Amino acid sequence: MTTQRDEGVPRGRAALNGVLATGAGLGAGHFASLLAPASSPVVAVASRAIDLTPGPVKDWATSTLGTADKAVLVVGAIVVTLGLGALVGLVARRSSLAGLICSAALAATAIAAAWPNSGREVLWWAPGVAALAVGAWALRRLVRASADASDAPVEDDRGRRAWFRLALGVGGLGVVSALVGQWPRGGGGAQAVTLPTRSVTPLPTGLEARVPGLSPFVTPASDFYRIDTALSAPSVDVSGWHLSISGLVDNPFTISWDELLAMDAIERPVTLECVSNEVGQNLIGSALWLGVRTSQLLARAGVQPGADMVLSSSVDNFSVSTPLGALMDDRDALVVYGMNGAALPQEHGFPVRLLTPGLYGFVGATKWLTKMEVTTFAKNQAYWTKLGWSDHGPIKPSSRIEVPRPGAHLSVGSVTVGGTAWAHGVGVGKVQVRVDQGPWNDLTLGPDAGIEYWRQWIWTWDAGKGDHDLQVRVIDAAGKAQDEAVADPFPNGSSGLHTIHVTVG
Ligand SMILES: Nc1nc2c(c(=O)[nH]1)N[C@H]1C(S)=C(S)[C@@H](COP(=O)(O)O)O[C@H]1N2
Ligand SMILES: [Mo]
Repeated sequence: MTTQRDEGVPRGRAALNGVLATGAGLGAGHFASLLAPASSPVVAVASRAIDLTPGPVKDWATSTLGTADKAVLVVGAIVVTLGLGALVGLVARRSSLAGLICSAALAATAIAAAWPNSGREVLWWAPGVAALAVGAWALRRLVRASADASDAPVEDDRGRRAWFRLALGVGGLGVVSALVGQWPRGGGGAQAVTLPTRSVTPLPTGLEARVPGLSPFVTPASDFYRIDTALSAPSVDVSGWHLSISGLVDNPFTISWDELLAMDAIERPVTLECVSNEVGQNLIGSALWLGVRTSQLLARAGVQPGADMVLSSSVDNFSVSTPLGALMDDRDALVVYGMNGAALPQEHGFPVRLLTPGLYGFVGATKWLTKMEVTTFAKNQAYWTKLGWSDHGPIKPSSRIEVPRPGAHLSVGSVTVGGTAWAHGVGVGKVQVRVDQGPWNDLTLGPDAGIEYWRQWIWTWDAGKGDHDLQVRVIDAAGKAQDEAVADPFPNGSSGLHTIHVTVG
């Protein structure tokens, strides 16, 4: 019997086999990551990519993409993996065994990428193994079905239809299992805990009530900027959480969540800024933080002479080097467990983070904190300081215009201009605005919550017709004006005047 045969499996279909099988593997892995959230193949590979990315690229990503950098990275990781899947499909067209080996190699990469999670996730290997099994199974089935389809006579399309149904099923499996795996990640977040009851010091109402568009005096936790290297915020159970204080101390010790909550706590209004914040931008927020003084914990440990730094680290192995003095002096650096009257949200470090007033986050604000090692700058470096960022990261005094928006079209006459300004450690003395490089104008400041907290400000401008540049500057309480020299965030924070352009008339 002679039948007319195709030349073999078309390349496009073979590539699609690989894409679908790899997608099903990723989906299955994400589903299995319900047991080990940080070890989902996509999450683990993208996390290792963050760790291995050269410093300058990381800096570029944080400043250009801001808080969207994670989404961009995840989508990129998925696209690249599916692209490799297409190659696997093409290899399988020549030899199904070679295809299976390549598919297994992809899964093995995911398992290797999850290995650093072995300390915090017992089943760190499970998502990668699920990806391996499902990916290999799907590839075998698809390769066989497409071979059957192309072996059949052209007039018989049952084989092609069978392949098509299988392809749809495998694709659907990938999507559905990925969605189920993603489902619990969305919200809910941190475990419910009861904090010691205390009289919360309410802060005065801010100027935002009078000026629409002005940043609220207290940033709600849900609007607080988030910057970290963790692709999915670690989820930490308080029952297993401990904080250890070790290194150059007389009495190293470890405390549990309950012991920490039993210690004297204080609540402080503090403005936290990221060193990557460009002049006028949004990587800054202000909140009421509740916790235990680091000076009290360090005094209990008994710091030895010669130490000048505390290297703190987190459940996800991020590290921060903080000048010892900043954790001992009267600025009240805290081991924080409360934010704006509630438990710390998962994204902001639940259950416990460090907060050092006056220092950028990368040198003083370790989230998901578990360890503080008293040491020296000569001996140790931390995550960002290894990459050349400054050892000492005091927040530079700065100010920004929030209302009107840059590029706004305004009417002639009275215009409300407003924003925020900060000068940590000294406090805001005054804020001034100028138009088109004219004289600096004094203006009205909002409520005062202390020297580590921003001030809101407003100014009424009698705007004349035309195009104008508005600029703002802060002068600290000791009379020193903010640095006008333009500097990029690297290595110790941006400086320069925030300038906006508006059109009147
Ligand atoms: N564990 C951990 N803590 C971290 C970071 C991180 O990447 N991992 N980033 C730091 C940086 S650079 C900043 S600016 C602050 C941001 O804190 P937030 O996300 O609560 O605003 O957290 C700091 N603490
Ligand atoms: Mo930061």
